Amino acid sequence: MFKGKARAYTNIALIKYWGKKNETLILPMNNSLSLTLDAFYTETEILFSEEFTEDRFYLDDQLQDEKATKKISAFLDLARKKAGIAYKATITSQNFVPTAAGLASSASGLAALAGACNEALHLGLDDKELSRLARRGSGSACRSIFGGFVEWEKGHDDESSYAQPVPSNNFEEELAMVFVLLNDQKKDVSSRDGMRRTVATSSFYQGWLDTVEADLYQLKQAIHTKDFQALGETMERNALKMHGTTLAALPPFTYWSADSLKAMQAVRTLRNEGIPCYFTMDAGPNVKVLVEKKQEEIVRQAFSDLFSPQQVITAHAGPGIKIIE
Ligand code: 2P0
Repeated sequence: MFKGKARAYTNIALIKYWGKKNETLILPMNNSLSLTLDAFYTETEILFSEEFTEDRFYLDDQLQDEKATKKISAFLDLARKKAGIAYKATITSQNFVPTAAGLASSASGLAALAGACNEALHLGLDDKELSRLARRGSGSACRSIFGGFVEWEKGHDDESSYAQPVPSNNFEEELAMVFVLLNDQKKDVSSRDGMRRTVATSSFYQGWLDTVEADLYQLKQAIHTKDFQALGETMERNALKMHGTTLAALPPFTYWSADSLKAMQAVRTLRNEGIPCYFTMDAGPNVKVLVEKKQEEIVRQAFSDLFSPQQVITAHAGPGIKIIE
C-alpha cells in the first residue's frame, strides 16, 4: 500500500493559455503567465493498493462517474508507468472553494494529484519534473506547482514544456485579486472543447498567435519594473483578445454573461474615478479584478454593492504545492 497527500492552490493566467499544438502531450500554442492565489485550493490524497480492482475517485465526498474517473485513470497510468507498478488507486479530493462558485479548478486539482502521486509512489520528481507531469493532466495545472508569478514555457516536446517561477522582487505581495462570482446556470463550453474549437475554426485565432508574445514580453517588463498600470493594462487586453477569438469560432460562443459585462463596465467606472484596477476572465462568466492591496477594500465594496457580498472574494498571492503529512 502506498499513500500520499498534497495541497495545490489555484492560479489565474494574466497571459492566457489558449490552444494546444499537441492534444495528447498537452503542449500549448503559446507561453502563458499566471499568479498563484491563496484563497482557493485542492487537497488530494491517494492510496495505491494491490487489493483494489479499479480506480475510484471521490471529489468533495462524492464518488465520481465513469467519465471523470477515466480522465484521472489516464493520468494515473503515467505515474504508474514511472513507478513500474500496476496497482489501482482510491483518490479522495477536496476542493476548498465556495460551493457553486463555478471555480472548481482543474489547475489546483491536477497539480495536487501529481504531487500526491509523487509522494505516494516515491517518484522523487523535482518541481520542474512535477510541473511536466501535472501538465499531462491539465495544462494550467503545470503552473500551480509554484507560488507567485509563474510562466509556462510552451516548449516543443514533453521534455521542454513546463512552468517555472518568474523573478518578481516580491511584486506579487503588493497585489490582490478580487473574484466576482457570477455563476449563471448556462450550459458551459469546457475550456478544453472551447480552445479546440477556436484553434480549429476561428479566423481571429491567428491574430491571437501573432500578438501574444508581445503581450507576454510587456507583462514581464511590468513585473520587472513593478509597474502596476502596465501590468493591469496588458493583462486586461490579453484577456479581451482571448475572448474575442471565441466569437469567430464555428459555431461561435462566448463565456460572457450579462453580469460579466456589468462587472467589466464597473471596473472601467472605478478607473475613471481614479482607482486603478483591471479585469480578466477565463472559461466562464466570473470576473477577476486585479488591484493593489492598498485599494482592494474599495474594489471589494464596490462589487459587494453592485452584486452581493457573498459573490465577492478577495485573494492574494499564494504558495506552491505542499506535501501534507
Ligand atoms: C488559462 N484556461 O491560461 C486558460 C485561460 C482557461 C482560459 O488553462 O485542456 O483546464 O486541461 O489543458 O488547463 C483552462 O484550461 O485545459 C485554462 P486543459 P485547462 O488559465
